[in-house]
Amino acid sequence: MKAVIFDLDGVLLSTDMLHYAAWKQIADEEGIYFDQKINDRLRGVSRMDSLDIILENADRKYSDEEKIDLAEKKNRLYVDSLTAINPESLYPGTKDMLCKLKKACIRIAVGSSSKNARMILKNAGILGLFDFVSDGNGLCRSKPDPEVFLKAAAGLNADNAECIVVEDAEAGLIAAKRAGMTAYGIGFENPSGVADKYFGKTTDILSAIIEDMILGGVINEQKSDLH
Ligand code: B16
Ligand code: MG
Repeated sequence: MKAVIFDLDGVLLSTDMLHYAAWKQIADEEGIYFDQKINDRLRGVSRMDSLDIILENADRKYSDEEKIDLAEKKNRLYVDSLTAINPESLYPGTKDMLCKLKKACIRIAVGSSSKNARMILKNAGILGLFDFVSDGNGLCRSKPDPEVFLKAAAGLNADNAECIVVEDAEAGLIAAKRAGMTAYGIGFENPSGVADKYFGKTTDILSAIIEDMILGGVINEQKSDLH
């Protein structure tokens, strides 16, 4: 494996509550029922697709123009709240893990559905560590379509089969497999069995990657101090 593509939200840090607060304000203003359980369904889903899920509970149809207005309003609220993101927002050990992967000459990218990915990475102080950022801007199709990861692999100049995707959402894991990549799932059980391997937290992937590299002869045992 020569490259690792990280999903952002739920893998490097969580913006879940910030998305929830912004969508909750929109839903309350529109008189639409919305709770944390519905919010869980929005993980990894694009902004407009997220809105469609929320509108399943609306008692009227919304026009395309109204939907665009609501999505833009939600995004303004969300972007304002992103000032709260800082290096401490990262899951513990994340920056150290990224540095170790780079030290082992593994190329790293972000593959996120979010159009705000760069701002989040910058606020978290890790934007400069990535060799490529593939985000929601310019994407034609959202996960489970593999487009976001195929762009990341192309940006890293890596073959698809050389890439490991690290994802917390099932749609993202399916997208990784459709791209012909190895899929590492993070954070919850593997009900559909779609992930090649499952880990409790993102930093746990480091040992697995180093072991694969030793087995594949890419590095020798001495370099296992990268653990
Ligand atoms: P934006 P990921 C996803 O990020 C979020 O999980 C999802 O809740 C959000 O709707 C989506 O980004 C789009 O975000 O509105 O900022 O473009 O998990 O793919 O990193
Ligand atoms: Mg995610």
